[in-house]
Amino acid sequence: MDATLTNDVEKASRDLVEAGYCLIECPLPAAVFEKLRGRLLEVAEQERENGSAFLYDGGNQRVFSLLNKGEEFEQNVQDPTVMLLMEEILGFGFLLSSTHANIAGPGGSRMHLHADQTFARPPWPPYPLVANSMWMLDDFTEDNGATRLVPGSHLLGRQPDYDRGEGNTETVAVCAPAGSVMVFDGRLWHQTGANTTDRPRHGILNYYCRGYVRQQQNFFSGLREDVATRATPELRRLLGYENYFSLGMTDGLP
Ligand SMILES: O=C(O)CCC(=O)C(=O)O
Repeated sequence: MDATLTNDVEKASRDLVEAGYCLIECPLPAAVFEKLRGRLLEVAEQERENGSAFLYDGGNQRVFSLLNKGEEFEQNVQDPTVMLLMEEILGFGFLLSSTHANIAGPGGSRMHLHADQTFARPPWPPYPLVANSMWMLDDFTEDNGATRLVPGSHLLGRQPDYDRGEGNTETVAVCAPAGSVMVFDGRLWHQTGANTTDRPRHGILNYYCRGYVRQQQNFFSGLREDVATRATPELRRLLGYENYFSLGMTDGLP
């Protein structure tokens, strides 16, 4: 089954369980969305101009560590609708694993098919260890590199087997208007599509993990001090400053 765009969180939650992904109609006020998109485009351009940009796959660009690059991103990782869905599939005390942007540029090629929990050796438990969210900052279309995926593949509970040709499994492009957010299970097979247009496709990937899984980004050594200092209680928890049962304690104390 394919998930469809919705503003009904219960339907989104069902799609996430059954299809491995769900698609939510833009939950952000227009002004907040425009600021978020504007800041990302600004940072991406600065990094291309100052030579620090991470460019790959013939036209694509990643912009890492977004929390250090604008307050807009601090709010975005705490979006209440996404928080609700993440708690449902990752459980109490889930963490932010990383936040970065993937820009599929004109001429950028299709990414290899994969599930995000690459760090976990098989056999996988029958539930996701991580989950991702893709904020679409442009309309995502078949031609401009919309994320492609294999609906239901999360239920296979493993990576595609390239030796058996599963790297070429048929995928569907997840097309939705700018502002939409897709939440997807860490076991779902997916990839960036090829961008055959003359305009970049911007997306922000806010990636979360269970409370006992190591985060992709090391926020304790990499996060700017002012960002950590002004973090809301919710953001501090997402970063890993709170204990999870007996994990994450300081000197034997929460
Ligand atoms: O940019 C996309 O559409 C997906 C990116 C992706 O699959 C990844 O970063 O693992």
